[in-house]
Amino acid sequence: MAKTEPGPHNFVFGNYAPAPESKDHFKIKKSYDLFIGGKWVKASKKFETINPATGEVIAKVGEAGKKEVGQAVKAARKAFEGEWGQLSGAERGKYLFRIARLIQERSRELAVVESMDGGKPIRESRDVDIPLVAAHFFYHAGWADKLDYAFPGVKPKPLGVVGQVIPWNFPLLMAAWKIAPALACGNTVVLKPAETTPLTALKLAEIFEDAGLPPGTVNIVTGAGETGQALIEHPDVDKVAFTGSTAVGKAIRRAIAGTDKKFTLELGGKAANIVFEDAPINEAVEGILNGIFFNQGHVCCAGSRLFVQESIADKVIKKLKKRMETLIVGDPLDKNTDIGAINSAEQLERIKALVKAGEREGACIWQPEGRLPRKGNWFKPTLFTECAQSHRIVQEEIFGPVLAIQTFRTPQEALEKANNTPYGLSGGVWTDKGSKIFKMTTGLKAGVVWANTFNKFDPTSPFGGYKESGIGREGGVHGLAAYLNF
Ligand code: TAP
Repeated sequence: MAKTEPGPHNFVFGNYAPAPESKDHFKIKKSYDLFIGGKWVKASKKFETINPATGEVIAKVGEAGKKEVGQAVKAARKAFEGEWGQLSGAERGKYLFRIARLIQERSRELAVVESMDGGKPIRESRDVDIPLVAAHFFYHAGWADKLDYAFPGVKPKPLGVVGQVIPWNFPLLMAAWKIAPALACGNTVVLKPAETTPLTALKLAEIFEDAGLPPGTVNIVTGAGETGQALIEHPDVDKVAFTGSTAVGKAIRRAIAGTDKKFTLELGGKAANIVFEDAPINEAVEGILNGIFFNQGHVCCAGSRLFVQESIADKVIKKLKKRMETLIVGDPLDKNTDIGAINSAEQLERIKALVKAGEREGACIWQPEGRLPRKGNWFKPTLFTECAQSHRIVQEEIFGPVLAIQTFRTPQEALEKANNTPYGLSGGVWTDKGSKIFKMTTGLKAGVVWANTFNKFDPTSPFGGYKESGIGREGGVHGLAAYLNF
């Protein structure tokens, strides 16, 4: 096993000259308030948001208590019964188009703030997150005046006030996934971003102001878990839309049981990425890397379990290790970086504990040589071989850059092993044979399955899970249905 010693450099893996994205083309305020009823409302308490790559405080952010959450829900109700609720679909669509264009105009700023606040590499926030954020608003802008065509003969109606709670792994993208369909369908929103990544949601609030969105249509209340709880339990919230861990998803379901609130829950995952002996190996290796190391593995649909056909296992593992040795771990704002910072010290501890459990239970760990940066939260890209189905690293969501590898001989064995988990969010299949793709995609109990690719997202495509990965779909026409009464 490679040593993980603190080193003096920010760039530890690879010998590239730094190519940092600049931070001087925008402003982050020292302190942010809550966005309620179209105004910035002072919160009685504040908390700090920290750059996970440096440990430095970026800004102070309002912590909404029950009182402020109540104000936000009241503002959303007023907008629903007032200006926003009176608009035609075509007028709502114009606002969404305007927001999408403003996101594009400010995309560089949003990408940098996302990487500073969350730790993800700038290449990902610039090329994946922010373009998808704009795409979600564009896509739903197009639906706003066509809901009668999407659901012919049933006269779709908005639900009312929607309470939305999102996680820290794709902060602005999750906000877009939630807000864009809700508004397209005529609802109003109160959104609670994650405690460790509130900044881009607050930047989005500035964009709503610039777009002239009627006051109260979207309200942003920052805070921790208690703020989320106050929101989902508020009696005047008609629907709860939650993305986060399965444990909190279950708690939310218990909290709203017995009420007539509608809900969608997008929860955790433990995806199987299955590679057959007839697959294009080099492409599959790239797909495996992208599947697990994209966004430091902080991805609900990460391909965290690799199943390789026995005949090619040695070859694939050798190529994987060689490729992992070239990954650059370091400054999220550097355009060379492949793997950024772990989002929080708490998440780093969770990853370390599960990795220790993997070693204790008998799996064989491998990490590339090299030292991690001295300051901030970091974890090396890691793989485990000799894994058993019962190991915690195979069963539990690690939500970090850690891959558990197992082998199989027949498609049936691959399916049985892949489906042997409480989760069912996503999966991947690598093969040259279309017939095998169909067999595996129909046999995998997962909401999304990619064939000969991984981690591809599109607003037109519904996303969501089976079993403990959640209830409901987001994106596409299915996602619209979750924000409508018929
Ligand atoms: P959680 O700890 O579940 O937090 C998610 C959100 O819920 C945060 O905003 C959190 O606030 C808030 N929250 C915590 N306790 C709450 C409560 N009792 N009532 C209401 N809200 C509460 O998840 P996380 O660690 O941020 O995110 C990682 C998890 O999200 C992973 O399991 C991942 O798989 C899942 N995820 C799923 C998807 C989809 S689409 N299925 C997508 C992305 C992520 P604080 O941040 O302040 O604690």
